[in-house]
Amino acid sequence: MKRKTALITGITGQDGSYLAELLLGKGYDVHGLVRRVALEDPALRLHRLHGIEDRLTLHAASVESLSSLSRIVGKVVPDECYHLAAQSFVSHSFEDEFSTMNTNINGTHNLLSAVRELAPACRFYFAASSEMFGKIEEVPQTERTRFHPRSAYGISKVAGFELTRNYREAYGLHASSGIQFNHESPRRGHEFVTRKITAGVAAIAAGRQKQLRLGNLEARRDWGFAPEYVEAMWLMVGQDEPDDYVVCTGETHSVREFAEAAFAAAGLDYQDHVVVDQTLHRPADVELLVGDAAKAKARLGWRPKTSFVALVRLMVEADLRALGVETGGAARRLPRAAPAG
Ligand code: NDP
Ligand code: GDR
Repeated sequence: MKRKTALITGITGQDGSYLAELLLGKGYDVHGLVRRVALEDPALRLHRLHGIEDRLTLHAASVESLSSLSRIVGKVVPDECYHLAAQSFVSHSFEDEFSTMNTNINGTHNLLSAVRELAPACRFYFAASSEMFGKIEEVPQTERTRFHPRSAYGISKVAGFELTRNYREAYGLHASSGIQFNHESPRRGHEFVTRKITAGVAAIAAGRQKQLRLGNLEARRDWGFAPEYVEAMWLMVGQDEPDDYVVCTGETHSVREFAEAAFAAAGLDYQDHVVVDQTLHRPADVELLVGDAAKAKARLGWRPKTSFVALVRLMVEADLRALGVETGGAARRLPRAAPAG
């Protein structure tokens, strides 16, 4: 049987790298769309693909350009296309609303159009987000909860979600959206609060810094483990009928609770180190997110496996190891740096 071909945009990111590994493991021929600069500086920009880069075919293109996307889609003619590329940092979307909208809305529109034109049988996945719920209108949030986005990022994801649905309904594309809640891992970017905390804990345990400056400690999120969330993407694409699914754990914790657990995992007290910095507060924040993944459980057979405490611990331990701090109980410094796990 012919190997399936998948095209992943955003393959250099947290989710893209885990998804590439998952699909390679399932025997796919995996293609990734990257920015040209990524190919010019692979050591820095392809670090999450370390160990699998030789098994991937990477193409340089810009999601903002329909012609460059069409060139790649026409060449690869994928069976499945996972659109993960986005300006994904909500805070940055307040600083640069216009480029966030351009990348996230036009990028999605361009890719949908190229797929419809050049690979109409391709199954399409869009990375939608719980940020679309924003100022939440009900608890927990489901596929039927009304959207009330609170940032240019959230608005751009609503637009991408609606474009995806419209291509499904108007042109018969097998196009699905995962309304995914926050998911984290040792590969999370350092700008996001979980990784900022776990990397900060490790730096403090290693004696490299004393304080960790954070913004809104009371914001609550539904945090899961990223490798499990990319599996949900693949399951959606494999369904006979395209549809939209909420993917989450159903548990919510505050940033304060995350910090408390992360410092405790290294034998430290967060109150001795965390400093609240008002400049890190957002003009409009999303105060509470907690989802209900009943539909994904029933139809995809998907469920989260990693608990909040286990997630915090595995992220702290990875960051401690990267700085050569011994893990297990209270942190102790090792004589030499050990590689990250
Ligand atoms: P990351 O920020 O880790 O990765 C984003 C990816 O998008 C990177 O590969 C980045 O490339 C690429 N990208 C950004 N801008 C452009 C551009 N202009 N042109 C081409 N590529 C671009 O995000 P995650 O892996 O965490 O998330 C994947 C997707 O899922 C995103 O769309 C995000 O919005 C969405 N999402 C994520 C959630 C989460 O909790 N992680 C939850 C819900 C949705 P480069 O390396 O070159 O910067
Ligand atoms: P989020 O993730 O905005 O939910 O988007 P982030 O980790 O950036 O923020 C979560 C919450 O923590 C609060 N916070 C801080 N955030 C950051 N980044 N830095 C801080 O110092 C800090 N202090 C407190 C924030 O105010 C916020 O309430 C992520 C991204 O992956 C999106 O792409 C994705 O769509 C959503 O999750 C679901």
